[in-house]
Order: sequence, then structure tokens, then C-alpha cells
Amino acid sequence: MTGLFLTLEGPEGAGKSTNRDFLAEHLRAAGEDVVLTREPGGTALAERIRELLLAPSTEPMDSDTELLLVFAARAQHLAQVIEPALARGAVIICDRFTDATYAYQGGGRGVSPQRIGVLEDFVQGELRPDLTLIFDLPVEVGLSRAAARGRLDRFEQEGTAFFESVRHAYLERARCCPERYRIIDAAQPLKAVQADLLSLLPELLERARG
Ligand code: Z5A
Repeated sequence: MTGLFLTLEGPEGAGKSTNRDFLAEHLRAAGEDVVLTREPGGTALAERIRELLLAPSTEPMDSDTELLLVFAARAQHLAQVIEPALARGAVIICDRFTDATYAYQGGGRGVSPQRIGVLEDFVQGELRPDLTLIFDLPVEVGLSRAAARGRLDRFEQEGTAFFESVRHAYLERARCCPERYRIIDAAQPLKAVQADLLSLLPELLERARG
């Protein structure tokens, strides 16, 4: 049993949630045991931490508080969902994981990667995703998709410069470690994005089956 730990990343409105379901459907049709989950969240307790992180508040959240909440939710999610699923050889599709921390808390808030790395090692040990799909698109396109949904969460209320830094941090991580990342052009029409995902399916199945 090998399984696969697949994470989906990208800036706001990139289509991760839409395509997470699409990928799960195709992997299940191919006979895989698929666990769909997300961060922050993925367990009842971690979803409560997510609410704290996303709720707009009049009291500004300190960037260290934000960082520690993200990793507290992750510790719970790992213990309750991800590690048991990996142990039984499932395919995990996780909507955001620690690359989001490097992008939002690192790129967006300016926390140093070294500081994030200390918590990554503490909470995850050696566990890292096997493969990460970055849904990349111009910031203004993603923000207009997110705005069309109505009320904005605490992150979505940030300005364009914040999201440009988030996007840059994602692309920089992919550039530094190309074997772990695939970049999907998420500005394309949905059908074209999904055609790109289907072309990755054989690689995903091969990796999941060792
Ligand atoms: N966060 C953090 O700071 N640090 C961390 O470590 C972690 C997270 C793990 C919650 O994440 C927040 O947590 C996130 C970062 C922070 N920031 N925010 N906000 P989230 O993933 O739940 O929230 P999100 O990024 O805002 O998700 P999203 O905006 O819902 O984006 P999405 O899932 O990528 O997109 P979607 O819901 O699939 O699609 C958005 C809309 O666009 C929807 O109406 C679709 O029908 C439409 N769409 C999708 N694809 C297309 C295409 N190709 N063409 C046209 N329209 C499309």
C-alpha cells in the first residue's frame, strides 16, 4: 500500500474546490480510495480554528498568532485524518496545506521561511505532500471570481499587493522544486483546466499505485 498525498494550491478563486471534486471523481472511477479534505480544517476541531482564522475581526490578528493557529489546525488534521488515511494506502486530495503557509504567512505577511520551516518540522516531522498542483492565475481574475461569491473573509479583504506576493511565493516554491509541483493555468476556461488535469491522471494513478 503506497497511497498518495496530493495537495491543491493557488491564490483566491483559482478553482481548487471545483477541481478537487473533479479529480476525486476520476480517481474513484479508476478504483482508488480517495479522501477529500481541506486546510485549515478537515476535522471538527480544526474547522473551529478555521472559523477563527477566516472571520473578519476588529482586533487585528498578530502574524504569529495566525501562523500558530494554522499549524495547530494542521496538527489536528494530520493526527485525525491524513496520517490514518496514508497508513491505509488512500489517495488524499487536500485543498491547501503547508505551501499555503509559505505563500500567505510567508509571502503575504512577511514571516520568514525559516520560522515557518521550524513549525513545519515540529508538526509534520518528515511528512511532505507527494505532489502539489498549483492553480495559477492573475490576481485580478481570481479576486473577481471570489468577489462574485459575495461576503469576503479576513484574507479576501487584503489588497492586491498581498495577493501578488502570495502568487509570487507559490511560483517561487514551484521553481525551486520542480519535481514536486505541477502548475495548472487556472485562467483558462474550466473545460481546458479539466483537460489538463485529465492529462495528469495517469501520473497520479502511477504514483498512487507505487
Ligand atoms: N490559509 C493560510 O493563510 N495559510 C494556510 O496555511 C492555509 C490557508 C492552509 C481559506 O482557504 C484561507 O486560508 C485562504 C488562505 C488561508 N485564503 N482565503 N481566503 P480556502 O481555500 O478555503 O479559500 P479560498 O482560496 O478563498 O478558496 P476559494 O476562493 O473558494 O478558491 P478556490 O477553491 O480555488 O475556487 P473555487 O471555489 O473552485 O472557484 C471560485 C469561483 O470561480 C467559483 O464560482 C467557480 O465556479 C469559478 N471558477 C472555477 N474555475 C473557473 C474557471 N476555470 N473559469 C471560470 N470560473 C471558474
